Amino acid sequence: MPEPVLVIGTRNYSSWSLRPWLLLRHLGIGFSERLLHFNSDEFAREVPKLSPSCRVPVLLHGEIVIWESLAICEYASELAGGRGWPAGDPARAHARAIAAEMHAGFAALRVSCPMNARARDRHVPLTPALSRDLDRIDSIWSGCRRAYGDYGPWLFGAYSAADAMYAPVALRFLTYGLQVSPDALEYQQTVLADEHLVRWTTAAEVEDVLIPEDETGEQD
Ligand SMILES: N[C@@H](CCC(=O)N[C@@H](CS)C(=O)NCC(=O)O)C(=O)O
Repeated sequence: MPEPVLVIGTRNYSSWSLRPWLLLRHLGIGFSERLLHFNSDEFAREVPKLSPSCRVPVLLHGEIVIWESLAICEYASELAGGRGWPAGDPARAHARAIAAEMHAGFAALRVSCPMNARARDRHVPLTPALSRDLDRIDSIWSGCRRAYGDYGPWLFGAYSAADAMYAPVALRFLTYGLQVSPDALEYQQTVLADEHLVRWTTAAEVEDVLIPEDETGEQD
């Protein structure tokens, strides 16, 4: 089987692409990436040929085509002998639940604070719906840190798909100056210092693609 190819969108904005990219990197799985910039002719031409949902990310591995970020994380974990999830049954169930919660939820955060990896000092109104999303994420992060903090710096000690799913949230908190509790802040700082995430954001900084609809928030 050849190496998998992960098709991704513009790094600065593509939170869904970032998630499986991070997990593949953390698991040490060799893959190549194909970057298709949003709003480009190439994206419009190529994505329908590659991805049944016409969205990115999509992972191509021989005959296998996997779209949906969470499904790609599951596949990556299988390629790595299950290392993408915590080893113990309760922790693995917990990790899957919060990863699915991220995949399916937090609409207010996603809509009002789109990922914009290189932007800083943006401010958006703290609506009740956004506030509820922030409280829930804070409680997920700080609850995991209290339960698993003795085993390592990530949500379940060792890095897992749950960390990959929440990584774009740490970037959003930075971009929009969203405040979290001390335990959650410590976790956010761990995510932001991750060498793989830094590699992604460094590449995002030099992209010259601007998506006006994702450039939200008043700037200081
Ligand atoms: N539920 C999908 C969401 C994928 C998604 O919305 N991708 C966005 C980029 S982050 C996309 O391809 N947008 C381009 C389009 O909709 O034309 C997943 O988890 O992979």
